[in-house]
Amino acid sequence: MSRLIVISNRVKRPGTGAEQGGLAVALSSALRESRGIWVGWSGETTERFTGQIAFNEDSGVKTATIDLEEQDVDEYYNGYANKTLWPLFHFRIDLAEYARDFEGGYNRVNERFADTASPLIEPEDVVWVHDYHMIPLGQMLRDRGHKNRIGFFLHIPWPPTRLLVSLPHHSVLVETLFAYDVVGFHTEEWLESFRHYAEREMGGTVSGDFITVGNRTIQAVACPIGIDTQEFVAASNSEEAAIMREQVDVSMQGRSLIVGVDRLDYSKGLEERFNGYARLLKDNPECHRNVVLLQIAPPSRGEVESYQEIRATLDSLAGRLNGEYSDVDWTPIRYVNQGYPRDRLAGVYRAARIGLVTPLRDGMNLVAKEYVAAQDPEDPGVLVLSRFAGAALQLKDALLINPYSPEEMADAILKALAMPLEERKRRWRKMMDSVEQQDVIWWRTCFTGRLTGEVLNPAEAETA
Ligand code: GDG
Repeated sequence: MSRLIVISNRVKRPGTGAEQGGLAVALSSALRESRGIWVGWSGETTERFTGQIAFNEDSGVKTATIDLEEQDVDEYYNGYANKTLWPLFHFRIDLAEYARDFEGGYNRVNERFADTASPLIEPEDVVWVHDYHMIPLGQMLRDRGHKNRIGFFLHIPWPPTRLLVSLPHHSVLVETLFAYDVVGFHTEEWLESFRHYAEREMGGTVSGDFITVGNRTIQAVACPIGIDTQEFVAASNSEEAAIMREQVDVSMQGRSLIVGVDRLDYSKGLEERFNGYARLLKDNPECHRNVVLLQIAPPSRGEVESYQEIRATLDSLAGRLNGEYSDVDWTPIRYVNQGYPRDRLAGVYRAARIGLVTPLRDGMNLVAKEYVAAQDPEDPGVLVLSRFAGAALQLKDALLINPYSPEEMADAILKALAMPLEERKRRWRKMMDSVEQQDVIWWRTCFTGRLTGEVLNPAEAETA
């Protein structure tokens, strides 16, 4: 088995940290198994960039990280990645900022990552680059003479061509993807949009999984990411989870718990979720006192203005809703801006009658899968899921909703609250089958199998 070199923006120890992104959670097991190196940003900022590489080994995962300087963080991370690409790729063209400095900083930092990774890469290594922060990195490694198999995986949606062309120099950015051997997306929908761009904007030709533009042919595939299901089931049966569940149950006094867990991000549809819940309370007085929405939303990207705005909006919505409906012994929303260790989070999922996952756009959404994995098979809760999450294509037995419609959301919550045990069990079993079969190892095999030529198509990876 070839050694795997993973390169991603943040290199962070998976485990109990509060601010865990889906990427960190998913990659940890993949890296441990392949005995690879994880290269990226330490998360630290220094006054002047030194280029010094820090090597570490943490829970069996070797890491090589660099610090970035303030200007890098402003232009590359907060700038091009999170003020330009993230909103645009999540269909929020209204929030996307196009500044030349951002683009310059993005390329400069990618060159820095290429300089960092380049001396670590040996000829037989397989290199796997992750996400929108690092699109041009493969090209930069080619420029440094690396002939390895290099793959790229995008964890967020690929936008429709009509939106993407609003990005200045979009073709320069997308062309760099053709330096990779394999480019992966979570769903057929995102893959389809990518193919459309290649054909319409680049004059490319598509043949099966292969796309040719000029003299470069790449393989473009859909491999939906999964969770470490076994570990998550174990977490939900842990002592810590039981303590948390007990704590929540006692505080609920027999009421039904609805839970949401999301990074505080406008793409997650939190405002729409609060509005849907408000609609439920407005139209169904019999629900008053009988339900509680617990929304866990650890803040993220707080230096970006649009994130400050969504936070202020949610503060005010939660306050208004509680002001309007609370009673001396009932508060309809518990809105929590802190994160919890993984085991405790699993206990919260288990305690909840409903998992409410309502992103407006989401590459995949791991919370939906975690909620399913954490349920008690004998008395499972119901997942209410946005049809705009990549996960909706696999979790078809969730109650799928349009998150822009408060009525649909309210109706789905009512339906979930009234759902008979047999139906809950039936739906849960089907979702759990998917979460078990297409877990994080399956995902890794699906992608790296293509990269190393060991697996010819994702259907074969399924039985691997
Ligand atoms: C990106 C894409 C794609 C959240 N709060 C706590 C906590 N979390 C963990 C969840 C979950 C992860 O963070 C969030 O993952 P998501 O998939 O929901 O969303 P993004 O962070 O936006 O991830 C997404 C993903 O990449 C992977 O490809 O699915 O579409 O946007 O694992 O559990 N974890 C802990 N405490 C918290 O309070 N321990």
